[in-house]
Amino acid sequence: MNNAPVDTAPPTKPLTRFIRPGEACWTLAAYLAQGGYRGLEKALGQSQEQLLEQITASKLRGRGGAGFPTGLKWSFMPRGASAPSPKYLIVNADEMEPGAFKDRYLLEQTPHQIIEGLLIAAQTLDADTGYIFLRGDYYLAQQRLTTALAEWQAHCLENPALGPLNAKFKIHIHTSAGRYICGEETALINAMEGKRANPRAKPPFPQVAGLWGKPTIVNNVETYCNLPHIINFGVDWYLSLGLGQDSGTKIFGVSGRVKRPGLWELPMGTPIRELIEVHAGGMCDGYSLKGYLPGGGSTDFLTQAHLDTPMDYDAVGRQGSRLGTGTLIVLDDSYCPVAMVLNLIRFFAQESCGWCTPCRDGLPWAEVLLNKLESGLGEAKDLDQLEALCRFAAPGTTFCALAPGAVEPLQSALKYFRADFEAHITQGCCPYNHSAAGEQH
Ligand code: L3W
Repeated sequence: MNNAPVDTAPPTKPLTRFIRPGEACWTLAAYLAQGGYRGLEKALGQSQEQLLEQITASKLRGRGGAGFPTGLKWSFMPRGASAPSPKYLIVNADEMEPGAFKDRYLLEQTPHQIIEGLLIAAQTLDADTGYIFLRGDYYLAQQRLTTALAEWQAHCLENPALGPLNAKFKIHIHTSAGRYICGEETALINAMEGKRANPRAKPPFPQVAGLWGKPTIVNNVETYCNLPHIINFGVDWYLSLGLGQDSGTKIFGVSGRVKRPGLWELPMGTPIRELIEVHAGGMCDGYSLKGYLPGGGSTDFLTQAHLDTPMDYDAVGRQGSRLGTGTLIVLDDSYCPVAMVLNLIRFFAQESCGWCTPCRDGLPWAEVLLNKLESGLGEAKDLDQLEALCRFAAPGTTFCALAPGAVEPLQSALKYFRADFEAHITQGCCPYNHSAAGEQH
């Protein structure tokens, strides 16, 4: 399939090893030259059971935000001759989490890695059709994915070994109409069916009854990108990459007033301090770290006291937050936490599908109260109401994770930065000199 010399050295940064600045690394030629499609080549010689065993043993967890074990999710999809058909695979490329830009990087720079991961999943799960559900604003990603799919088709015609898989499994790109809620897997499925993107009640989970009622697996872009490497370099190698309990690497990101905002592929379990102080270069001169959202805009704030926490699912969870998308947003000491939370709540309120009451009514009401506080018109009872609204939108009260995630920065800001909220009330203005109501910070 590939005439390049076999890449025998297991990499420490498997997902980004294909990305070479200044080179057209998104082309098939570049991908093959770096040892791309070797995972698929190995997968084609193995049974579905062998492949599923390896994905399960690798302890790969979903990289979209929830961290659900991939092998376990796949095990719920019906297998064997009596399984319903067709079976669908979906790549969730509808990245809209505030602070997250990791999937965009992978989509633009290494589209063949996503296609290879999707093909390995198809081989494992005996799937018939793959959809890449792509954020509508990701124009460059769409162009590169479209070209990569055409290149893949041409490559299959020249390689008889790929014929059976190519004949069975077809891949399509579906561009999203542009709502955050379409990143929730059942809302995404409804959108693909041409319906309004309301999340569905679960169970049944999509693995059993998803797109058009058929078995469907939805995984994030980064999750698919891990698959070729697990099959190519082996489970033991993959397990050894993580520094703590979680295996593999993660594309971490840092944004905010740091010297070098960006993305880095690092071992799972890399300490938060290393991310901010080493990779992101520390805070910009004249600013100090007040807090941060470790996993994107829908995760709880952590503070200086948590800097030595490893960025893995359980360790961040034990501190009261979530690894989420692994894209950390920094709050510096010059920026008003109330304004930052207002900005996030405004986004989530706007993006609510309106299906359940805590989200449809709770988030806009939280926005009103935060706006009131930020304008200097807040009262002590507003803080009690905000806390009540957080409880109102707690996990279990809604159809999906949007509202529970939306209130995470709010509930933790009330905990860690309460003095800032109170200062808005006692001073009758924003102590950070941010403006009055309505300004989009
Ligand atoms: C079978 C069960 N399957 C869970 C599967 C489920 C899904 C996956 C995760 O939200 C989070 C959210 C955002 N039997 C199962 C089961 N599954 N229990 O596991 O499901 P879930 O419900 O835990 O999460 P979710 O609804 O997928 C994702 C957070 O990610 N996030 C945001 C990400 C935003 C984007 C975007 O913009 N596109 O990805 C960041 O932290 O808050 O908590 O596949 O089927 N019993």
